[in-house]
Amino acid sequence: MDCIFCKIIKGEIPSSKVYEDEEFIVIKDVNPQAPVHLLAIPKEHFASVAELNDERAVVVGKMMKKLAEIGGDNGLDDGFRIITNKGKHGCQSVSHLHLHLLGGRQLDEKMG
Ligand code: DGP
Repeated sequence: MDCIFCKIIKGEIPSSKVYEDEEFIVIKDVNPQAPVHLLAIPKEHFASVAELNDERAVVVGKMMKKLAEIGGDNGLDDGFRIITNKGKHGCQSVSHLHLHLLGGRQLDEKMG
């Protein structure tokens, strides 16, 4: 499968990995939009939140928990944002579900 995140997970493409366990990885975004911009990516390939089932939802919950922990470890005491994009209107560019953690500056009030 020609998926850039699957290649990163397999180690075929280098990344700045900040966390890994048997279910997901956390890497630095190659095109950061905030001083801290991380991506949590499940090792199982599926396209987006529209393909969640109960088992995948548990993993995504663990990903959110880990991102919040990492945010605390990175001094994001004033807050941060966790988002996931889906499809064309959501501006999803990589069709492998991922969560963005953005922080380290005042983020825009408008999210659209
Ligand atoms: P989205 O637009 O929600 O699908 O976000 C995809 C993000 O993935 C985008 O912020 C840039 C990031 N990205 C794309 N290719 C790579 C890569 O090869 N390495 C890393 N670290 N991030 C990537």
